[in-house]
Amino acid sequence: MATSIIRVALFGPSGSGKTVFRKVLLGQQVRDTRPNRRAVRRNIQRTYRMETKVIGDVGTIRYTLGLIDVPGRMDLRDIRLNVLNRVCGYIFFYDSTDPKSPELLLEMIRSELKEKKKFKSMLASIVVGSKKDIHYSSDIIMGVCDRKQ
Ligand SMILES: Nc1nc2c(ncn2[C@@H]2O[C@H](COP(=O)(O)OP(=O)(O)OP(=O)(O)O)[C@@H](O)[C@H]2O)c(=O)[nH]1
Ligand SMILES: [Mg+2]
Repeated sequence: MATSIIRVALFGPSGSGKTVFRKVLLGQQVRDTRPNRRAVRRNIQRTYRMETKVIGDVGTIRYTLGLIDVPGRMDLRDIRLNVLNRVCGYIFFYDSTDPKSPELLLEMIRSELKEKKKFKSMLASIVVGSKKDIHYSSDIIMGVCDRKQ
C-alpha cells in the first residue's frame, strides 16, 4: 500500500533550536550544532492506530512523516522558502532566552510564509519556546500573545 507523506516544517530564527529538536526527536546524539546553511529533510515511517468515538477503530494507517529543518539565518530566506511546499504542519520556534526572538519569528511568518502563501496546505501548527532549561521568561511569551495581529 502506498504511504502518504505528511510534511512538517520546523521554522524560526537562527539559533532557536530547530536542529536540536529534530535530532532529539530522531533519537540522534546532539553535539554542538552549527547554523544550517541548507534545509535538511528526514523521512520517518510511522504507524497510526486510533479508536475513534464516531467510526470506531480506523485500523492501521501507515504514513511517512517528512520533517523539514530549514535554515533560520536571515540571508537564507530563499533557501527556506524554496523547500516549504505542501507543508501541512508547522512547528514554530523561538528562543525563550532572547526577548527579540518571538518578534523575529512573527516577522518571518508575516513577511515570508504569509507573503508567499505558504499556509495554503497547513492543517495545524504549534509554537515552541526553546531553552527553557536555561531561563524561563513569561514576559516574553505574554508580550507576543498580547500583541494585536
Ligand atoms: N540549553 C539549551 N540549548 C539549546 C536548546 N535548543 C538549542 N540549544 C542550543 O542553541 C544553539 C542553536 O541551536 P540549533 O538547533 O542549531 O538552532 P537552529 O534553529 O537549528 O539554527 P539554524 O540552523 O541557524 O536555523 C545550539 O548551541 C544548541 O545547542 C535547548 O532546549 N536548551
Ligand atoms: Mg539548524
